[in-house]
Amino acid sequence: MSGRPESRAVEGYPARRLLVLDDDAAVRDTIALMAKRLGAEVRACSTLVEFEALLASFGPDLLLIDLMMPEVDGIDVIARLGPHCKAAIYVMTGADKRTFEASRGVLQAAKAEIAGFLHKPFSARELRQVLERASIALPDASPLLLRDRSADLLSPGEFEKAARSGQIGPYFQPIFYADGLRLKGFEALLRISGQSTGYFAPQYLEQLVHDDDLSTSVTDIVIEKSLAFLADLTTAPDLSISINIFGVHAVADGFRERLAERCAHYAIAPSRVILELSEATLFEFDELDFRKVTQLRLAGFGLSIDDFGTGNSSLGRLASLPFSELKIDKSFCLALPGSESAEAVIEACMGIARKLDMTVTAEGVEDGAIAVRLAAMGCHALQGHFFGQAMPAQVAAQWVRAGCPGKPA
Ligand code: G
Ligand code: MN
Repeated sequence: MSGRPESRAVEGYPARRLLVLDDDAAVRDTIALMAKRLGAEVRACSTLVEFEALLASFGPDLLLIDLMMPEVDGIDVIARLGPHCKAAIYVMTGADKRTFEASRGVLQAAKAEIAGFLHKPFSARELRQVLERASIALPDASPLLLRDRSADLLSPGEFEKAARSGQIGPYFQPIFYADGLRLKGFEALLRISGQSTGYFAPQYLEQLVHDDDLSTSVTDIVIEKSLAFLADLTTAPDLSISINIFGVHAVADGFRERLAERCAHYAIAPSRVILELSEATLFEFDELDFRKVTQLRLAGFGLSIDDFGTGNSSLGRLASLPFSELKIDKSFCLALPGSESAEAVIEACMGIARKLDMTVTAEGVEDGAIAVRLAAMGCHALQGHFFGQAMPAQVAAQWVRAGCPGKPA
């Protein structure tokens, strides 16, 4: 796709360039007609060959792609576009609701940024809305246009340098009890200091996973700074700190002893420290690792199973380990409005947690209605942008001392 001319030059309303891929001629014609009326330039096609040719020659800034076509698979087409596709992608489909949701999930997992979905049959009004929103959107400010996050990304070398020079450390995101009134604690989240985006790219985590030395020292820094942060909050002696730990570190020789020693140093009860292990790590654990994890719990630390619902662990494994908390992955909470399958997963999580005597924290709570819904479903604690972003230690500490101003009423 690299030969494609830069097509970002959308000069004011409504000079849009729309490319439609659909096997249904009637749909193509209708869309083309409406889009032309709205002043957009349109090309429509029904095959992958035509589509890729037009992508290069026409340079669209808006794509409307059908997911279900007899000869081309819409998901493959979108996956082939890759993360650098600068056109806003709209997906159309007539699939049933669950297939539609699954397709949406697959596209998200493939990191395809989809600007919107149109469920067929859609009304002329819905289509007009998409075209109008896209048409009036300004090229730079528009959330409909794809942001190329790789632009902010540090190279592996830069990342390593930042990590080695102590520029990588924890920020603290508040976690509230489900009543939304009382602060329960914080989760320590890795951030690169000086980067205002607050974005810690998955590529960085990958790099840490593959560099044992680097990840060990980053983990040590996070633990030390997290405990110091908690110890500093003398007016709030019950707050907890949740720390993400790679499975390999949690079960490494001496980890438990060192952590217990650091807690004693700061006079922090181990029960205030919650170690978050991602569900995926359970998959890799053997007998000895199970023993180490159990010993962490026996030493009094909280054990949380993170990103629950996304890993490969079996329920049997979950049940045989003494986790004290289950953290529902944010993807389910984000999808909660309108997604019956997300709701079903969350309810199943609640059921398992209740039986296994675990508390449940939901993450990715972005608005009040979802918070209320999750609380009604029985979640114990809530975390997400609705309650607060991750903050540097100083800022978080001041915020606690000031009585958490701005927290939801
Ligand atoms: O892997 P883990 O689930 O611990 O990661 C938590 C991540 O979720 C962090 O990177 C954090 O920035 C992000 N996060 C926290 N709250 C929200 C939220 O409300 N919405 C979204 N989309 N992400 C969030
Ligand atoms: Mn986590």
